[in-house]
Amino acid sequence: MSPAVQMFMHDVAARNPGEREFHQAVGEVVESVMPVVEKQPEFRKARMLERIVEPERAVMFRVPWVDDRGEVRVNRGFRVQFNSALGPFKGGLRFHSSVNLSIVKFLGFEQMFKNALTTLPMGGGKGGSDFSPKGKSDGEVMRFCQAFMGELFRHVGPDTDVPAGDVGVGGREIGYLFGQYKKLVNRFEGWITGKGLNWGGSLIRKEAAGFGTVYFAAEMLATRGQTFDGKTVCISGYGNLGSHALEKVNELGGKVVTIADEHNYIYEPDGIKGDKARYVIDLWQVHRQGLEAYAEKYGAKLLPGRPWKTPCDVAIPTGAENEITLDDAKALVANGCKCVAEGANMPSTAEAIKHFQDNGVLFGPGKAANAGGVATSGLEMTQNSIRMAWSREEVDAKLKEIMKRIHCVCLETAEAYGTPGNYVNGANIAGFVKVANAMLDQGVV
Ligand code: 2IT
Repeated sequence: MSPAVQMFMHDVAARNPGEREFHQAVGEVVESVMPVVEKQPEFRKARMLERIVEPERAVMFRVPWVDDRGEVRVNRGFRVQFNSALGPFKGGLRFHSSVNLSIVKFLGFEQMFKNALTTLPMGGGKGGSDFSPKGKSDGEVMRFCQAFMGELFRHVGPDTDVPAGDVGVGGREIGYLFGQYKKLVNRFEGWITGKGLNWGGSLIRKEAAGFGTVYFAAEMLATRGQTFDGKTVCISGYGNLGSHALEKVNELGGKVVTIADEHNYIYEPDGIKGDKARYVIDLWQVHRQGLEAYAEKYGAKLLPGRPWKTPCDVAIPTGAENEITLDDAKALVANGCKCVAEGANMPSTAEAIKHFQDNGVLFGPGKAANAGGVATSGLEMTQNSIRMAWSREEVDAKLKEIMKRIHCVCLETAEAYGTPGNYVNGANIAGFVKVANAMLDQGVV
């Protein structure tokens, strides 16, 4: 770390005490972009780095609701509106017990650069709650969503801030959130993405983050003249992202040997294919069940821990932040892994990323590799604006094209700034320069 980066990060840590995940996300970007800022007097004069690490607005609110036994429950809601230089704030809502201000800030910070990479007109933000839908009834989830929107609606809207799903927020939650928003503002607005297909949603939005991550990985493999055909792949989730990544890997001829939840994983040496793959897609979204149900149905063993000791060619982490530690990275490299595409946000620790890069692994960071989800949210907004719905093929072709372009921009930028093949630098610098130039044009606001 250069002295300039060290000094800057010292201030970030002092201003945002205890926000470990936020420090980590900022540190990675600052390390990539400091050489760019040092060479550009306009950026330095405008205090671009100092401004860009400060959210435009962050709201935190009480979410009281009543559970099925009639007990009053209290959760905490967040929306961090990070940057609107490129468009309305845009980014998902995460409902998970781990959610706190640090997590939402790190996610919002990453989202601003990710959205810039999509080339669509979207700023960056993120929100959520420490409420977990797991183990709750539909009625409880609905009452929680209504209570959450009871405050959030004041801060959002189609030209202000456009939420979507993230971990714990899928089609069911988006429906309840949208319904309550519409009731409160008395307008049906093409707002919030991930909507139901019969009331303004986009085809492929559900699949987009998973498909997009695999498209990005396929582009990385192609730089070495390789394809997914015959590759062994480890995936660490089974939800929206993991299950659709699995679907796409199968389609491209790869073999997915693991899926996982937060504590356990399943290893299927012959691959999760056909019936099993279809069941994984429905497991949470339709059946509201976990890996135990899969294990029971197919007589598979539920193994403790993370799947990263499993030999594979490609790893697609789709779980929580920092789920790949240095030890995991060492095991992956030692077992022959040549490509890592981050489906989740910041699933690899800084040390793990360095190990991958030092060992010639193609490493696609989340803000580039998983940008297909939000890119397709952007396509959903476009369809809502023009009051049209595109076909599955049209949306998928646009998604593929966007992922190709992001891959290309990352590679070209990495090369132009003297670190060829470093997708982390490529994504961080390309995203930063786009947002920073827009901020320069818009003055000190
Ligand atoms: O991390 C992400 O990019 C998302 N959760 C999707 C955000 C969105 O607005 O579609």
